[in-house]
Amino acid sequence: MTMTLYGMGHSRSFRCLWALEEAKLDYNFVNLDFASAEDDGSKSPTYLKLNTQGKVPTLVHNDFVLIESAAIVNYINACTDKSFIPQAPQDRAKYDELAFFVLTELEQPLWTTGKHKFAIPAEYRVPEVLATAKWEFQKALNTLPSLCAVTASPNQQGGFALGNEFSFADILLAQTFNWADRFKFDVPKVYLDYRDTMYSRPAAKRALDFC
Ligand SMILES: N[C@@H](CCC(=O)N[C@@H](CS)C(=O)NCC(=O)O)C(=O)O
Repeated sequence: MTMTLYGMGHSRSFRCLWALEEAKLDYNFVNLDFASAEDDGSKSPTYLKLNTQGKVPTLVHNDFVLIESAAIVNYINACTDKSFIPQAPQDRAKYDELAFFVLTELEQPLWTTGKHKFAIPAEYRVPEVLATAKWEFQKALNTLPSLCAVTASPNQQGGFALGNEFSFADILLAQTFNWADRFKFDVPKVYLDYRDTMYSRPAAKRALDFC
């Protein structure tokens, strides 16, 4: 049966939409209304049965339900003939290293900012943490050159996250730079140019049509 992806706009669900488009799989996309308890909302009783936190994304494939964006991206890869994730053990380990770094170090200060600006109840927001988040993002940026191959010449040697070939690490990395840019973090031009190059891929453009 066709997969169904639940998501919204430029959120982390975009990673999964983009991966589905790269993989050319059949899918339905359900665009939820953020934080709404109505039928089409991310806090509706029906959606909460799939994703108890009422977060996006969620992927449903027959009776199989997945709720973490990077796990969904990996599952999409497992459902295609062409792999967008390196298979050789050390290459795969390098993919995982970068993916986990993006999720736990680069993305973390962005989500901290989102939570303390709008996503968590006002009484739990701590404005002082916003400056710390900017500092942490810069610290993660300083580490990135040792983990990824993005250089000033996208599409040439080292132009993709893992070197010469597009992989799903490019989705995780480019979407996170886009998020940082939208949140007005200082993102070096080399990474904004890389984001622009990745976002101009036909599959990314098709995914952007849902945002
Ligand atoms: N670790 C999860 C995080 C999911 C997440 O926090 N999604 C955000 C949108 S990008 C959300 O739905 N937030 C709504 C909320 O926190 O209530 C993933 O990568 O899928």
